[in-house]
Amino acid sequence: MTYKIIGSDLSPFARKVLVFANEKGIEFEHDPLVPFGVSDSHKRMHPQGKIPVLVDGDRVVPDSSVICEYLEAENPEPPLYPSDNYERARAKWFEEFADSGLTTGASAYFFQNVITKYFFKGEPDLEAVEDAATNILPPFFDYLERELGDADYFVGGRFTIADIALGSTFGAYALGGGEVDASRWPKLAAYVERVHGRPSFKGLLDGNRAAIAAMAG
Ligand SMILES: N[C@@H](CCC(=O)N[C@@H](CS)C(=O)NCC(=O)O)C(=O)O
Repeated sequence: MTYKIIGSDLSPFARKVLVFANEKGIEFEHDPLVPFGVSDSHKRMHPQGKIPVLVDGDRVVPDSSVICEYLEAENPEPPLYPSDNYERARAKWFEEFADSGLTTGASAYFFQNVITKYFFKGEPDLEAVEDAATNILPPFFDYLERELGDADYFVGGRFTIADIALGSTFGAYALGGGEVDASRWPKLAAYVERVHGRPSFKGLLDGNRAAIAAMAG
C-alpha cells in the first residue's frame, strides 16, 4: 500500500512532510490540494480544513509534525529523529520553533509576495513584510545563528527533523523573496543554502519557483 500525502508543496507544512518522505526514500502518491475552499470530504479528514494530511490505507493522519513522527515510527531508516533524549527534545523544539515562531515572519513574505499577489491577484500588505523584516525575523535569525554555531546541522551534527522543518520554513521565506543577509548571519545563510541544496529540497523548491513564475505570467 502506497502512502498518499495531501497538500500543495507550496505550503511549508506540506513541504516538510514531502521532504521527510524524500529523505526516507518512501514511495508515495501526492495530491497537491490547495487549502482554500476545501471539500467536505477533506474536512472529514481534517476538521480545520488544513493541509497536509497523510492517508495510509484506511488510516488518516493530519498535521505535519504528527505525520513525520508516524512516518519515522513506521520507517525507522534512515533515522531523522535523534535517539538521545535531550537531542530529540532539541530537534523537536527547533521543529516547533520553525512551525510556530519563525513561520510568523517567513510566511508574511510568502503570503503577501506570492499568494496575495499572484494567487489572489491582490495588493500585498507591504507593511506586514516590513514588520517581518525589521521586527520579527532579526532576533530569530540572531538566535539561530548562535544555536547553530560551527555545526552543519542544528542537532547532533546530523541532518534531522529540525533541519527539515527549518528548511521548509526558510523555503517559504526564500520563495517570497526573502534572503538571509550573509554579512549579518553568515552561518545561518550558509546553512540555508546547504539544506536547500539537498536533493530532497532542491527538486521541490525548483518546482515551486516554476509554479510561481507561471502564476506571475
Ligand atoms: N500545524 C499544522 C499547520 C498546517 C497549516 O496551517 N496549513 C496551512 C497551509 S500552509 C493550511 O492548510 N491553511 C488553510 C487554512 O488554515 O484554512 C501542521 O503542521 O500541519
